[in-house]
Amino acid sequence: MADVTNNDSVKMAEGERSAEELKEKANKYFKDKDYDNAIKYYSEALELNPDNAIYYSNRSLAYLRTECYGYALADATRALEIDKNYVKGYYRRATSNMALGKFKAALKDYETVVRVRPNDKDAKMKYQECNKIVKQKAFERAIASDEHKKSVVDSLDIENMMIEDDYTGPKLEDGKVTVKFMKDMMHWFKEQKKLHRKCAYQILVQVKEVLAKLPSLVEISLKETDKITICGDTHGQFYDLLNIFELNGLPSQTNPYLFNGDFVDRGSFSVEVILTLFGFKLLYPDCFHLLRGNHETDNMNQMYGFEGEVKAKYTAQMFQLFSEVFQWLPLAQCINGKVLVMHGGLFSEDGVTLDDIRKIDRNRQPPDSGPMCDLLWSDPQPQNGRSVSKRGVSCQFGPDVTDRFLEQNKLQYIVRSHEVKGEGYEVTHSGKCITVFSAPNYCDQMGNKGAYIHLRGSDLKPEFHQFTAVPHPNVKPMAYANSLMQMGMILNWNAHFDISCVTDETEGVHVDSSRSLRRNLELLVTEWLSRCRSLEPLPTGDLQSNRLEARGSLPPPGFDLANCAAVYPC
Ligand SMILES: [Mn+2]
Repeated sequence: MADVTNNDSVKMAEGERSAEELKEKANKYFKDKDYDNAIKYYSEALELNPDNAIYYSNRSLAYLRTECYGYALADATRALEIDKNYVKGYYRRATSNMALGKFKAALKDYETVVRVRPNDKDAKMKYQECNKIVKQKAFERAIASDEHKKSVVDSLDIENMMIEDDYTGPKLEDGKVTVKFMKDMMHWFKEQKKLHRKCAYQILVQVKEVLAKLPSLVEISLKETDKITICGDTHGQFYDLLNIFELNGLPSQTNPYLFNGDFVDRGSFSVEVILTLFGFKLLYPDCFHLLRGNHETDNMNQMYGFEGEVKAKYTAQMFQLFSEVFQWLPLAQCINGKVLVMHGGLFSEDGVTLDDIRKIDRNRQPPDSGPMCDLLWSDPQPQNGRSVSKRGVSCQFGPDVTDRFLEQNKLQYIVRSHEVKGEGYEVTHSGKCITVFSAPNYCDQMGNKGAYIHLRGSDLKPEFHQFTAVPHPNVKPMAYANSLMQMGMILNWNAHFDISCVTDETEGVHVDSSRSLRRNLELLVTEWLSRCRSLEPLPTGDLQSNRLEARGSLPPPGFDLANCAAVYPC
């Protein structure tokens, strides 16, 4: 008996040693920013030693980097279940919740850290910033119910807005968008010039009216000889949008388009993209189509740049109007009763019909669950059934789910976007679930192609066209993103990861009062502040191959550290 026990403990020790080796390997991949491999080896380490909070915590960080916030949250939670005194676990969980827009939950964890480590300046700062967001949200809610959702439109006097004499840019003609205006505006934007705010307001007010008349499920029919172009995410990459029009022709009555959501955020030319798309919607309301993406929402815009960009280029009031307009974007489009297009994908439950989609009351911020949330957020998965979403919102659906949905609704296939794909598109679920993504070299980082799809009325067969990124002026993606988000990411991910790599060896992980940690934190804070001062947009660390070194240095217009909270209210 004794021998067996001995053998067991020897085996266990061996297992733990191998697990440690795997963790070291994973840490190395992490440092090289190869997060997929890091995740792989942390997972293998966890198979050998499933009760190690550090492995979960480190994998959580790798998931954060790959935008799998749901998995990141689950791992942070698991680390805390194993060791509730593990301070880094609270940081991780707070960061995941921040990324998911769950500020209240994040605040609770920051509160815990502050309680446990009252002298930690970084934690205190994050707690205060997060607290500000929570309070601001509560304030906004209070105002919203007080004013019964009064529209910004009512407080605008567009007629009497002056266009200054020195403005030489495009103007609407008799208050209408024309082909000439659209061409002039795109040219004007290309030169990095700003459309007069009066014209921007005219477009917004008019497009709100047009969109509000549409049903939540738009149904169109293509004649035998008709063709439509479906584009996926464009994410503020204005110069790539112009390239699509270059390659595929300008929108027109005979060249219809459908843009499948996520027009804004991340790319720093989101204002230019969205005003161009809205302009075409006004010019060709029946053959230029727009669907809502998960980024046409307040929570996302607050963190990923669009709100900051509109405030920098125009005003907070204009952002409010954008937000109102986004709420009227339709959620899905059905072509010839056979092809269903939506930004995210299918549903967390079986049995949803096209009629259920028609009935969705969409004029709001999307809820945390239910069909509206799923349409904007879900992703396909290769295995049958459904799983928890890697993003932490909605679900993942398998080929059997797609089959059942298509059969019940007498459809042939779905087209969705929402995920970057190396080739710009991907065909899955035996051809019944197609992903299309139209932001090439996403965020200047991913090296992916972009694609669009041609669908012809004659056979409804998808025909894929790929393209590569074109150069753009030197304004980095995420230049306008929420400063707390950026700060949170860089401090969490460096201070609390890299240091753990060192201290984990001695298992002194949560003795975080060590002098070296303090010094590192202070260095990082100093670095962050100096980056802010040099107006260098921070890398946000939410993409696979994000590089930490600063490159180029065009300041995001309107960025002002002293006024940070005002420009990007947190
Ligand atoms: Mn999306």
